[in-house]
Amino acid sequence: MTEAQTYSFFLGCVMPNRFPNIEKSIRVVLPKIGIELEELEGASCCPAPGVIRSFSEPTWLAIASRNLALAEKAGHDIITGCNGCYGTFKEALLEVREHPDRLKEVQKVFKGLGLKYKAKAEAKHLIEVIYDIGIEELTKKVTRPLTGLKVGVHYGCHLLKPSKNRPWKQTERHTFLDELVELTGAESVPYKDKFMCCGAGGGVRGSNAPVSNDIAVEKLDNMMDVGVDCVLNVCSFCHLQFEVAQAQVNKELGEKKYQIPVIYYTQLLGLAMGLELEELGLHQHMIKTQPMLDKIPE
Ligand code: 9S8
Ligand code: 9S8
Ligand code: COM
Repeated sequence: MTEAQTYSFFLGCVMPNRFPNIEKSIRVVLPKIGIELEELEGASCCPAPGVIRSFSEPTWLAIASRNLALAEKAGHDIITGCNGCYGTFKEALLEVREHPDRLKEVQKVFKGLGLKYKAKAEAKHLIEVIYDIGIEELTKKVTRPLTGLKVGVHYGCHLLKPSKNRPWKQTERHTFLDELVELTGAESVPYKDKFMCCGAGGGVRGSNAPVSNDIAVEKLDNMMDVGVDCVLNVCSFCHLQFEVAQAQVNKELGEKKYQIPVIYYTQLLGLAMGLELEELGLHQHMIKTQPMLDKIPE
């Protein structure tokens, strides 16, 4: 394995406020695979690409650039576990790199803040950094293969699009996340509309819960049709969506129809690495994870 790499850890809003269990699984698992995390002191909301950018693009660009400038000052690239934050940083970097006048505009806003900004630091999704380690290296870490576990993989939108500004193979049929799931011994089960949105992004969850729940339920129904044991994600907002939508819809229906455990990638990898469920925050889910855990061989 190559030597440890250090990144500025960008948390975003949803993870520390709503899912500290996911945050913990990231902090526990990443150092064990050679990825060191440093706090990004003074960071704010990224701000969310589908929401804030629609209200005021210059405000969005200035705030995003400020977070990137903090990482630049620390001398690291940013690493994030949220697709939305990832999208914001990738787009904000491209904007100032392609348009020097926009970089000047941002530097003007920064006057008096004592912050230099050259758009030097990169922004990476943690799944990108994990994938770069290589399937073979990662497989060596697996001590408890998750044989027999059926996983519904959800990529989410901002991880993949706009594809021209993403590091993945230019294809409609991505497999990197499925590969990362399958190295744990689990099976990534194909299901209808796998690359569809979860229904949360772009302000839909906040402004229109019934529509948002409808979209989530459509995906969940498709996953239930193929008998998944859990839905796997790599975005704190998708994670929130699948947890909250199931709870809300069950309440409306007056029955617990939707009971699919919602698992973040570092939780799955951690399980396969033999870590305990408390270390991975798997005991703190809204939709109980026990039925899925019971399926994992000792
Ligand atoms: S920060 Fe504020 S709202 Fe959020 S989690 Fe991800 S996108 Fe960025
Ligand atoms: S899918 Fe469509 S916009 Fe998004 S990335 Fe996370 S939240 Fe779910
Ligand atoms: C979704 C982020 S991850 S946003 O709602 O599209 O901004």
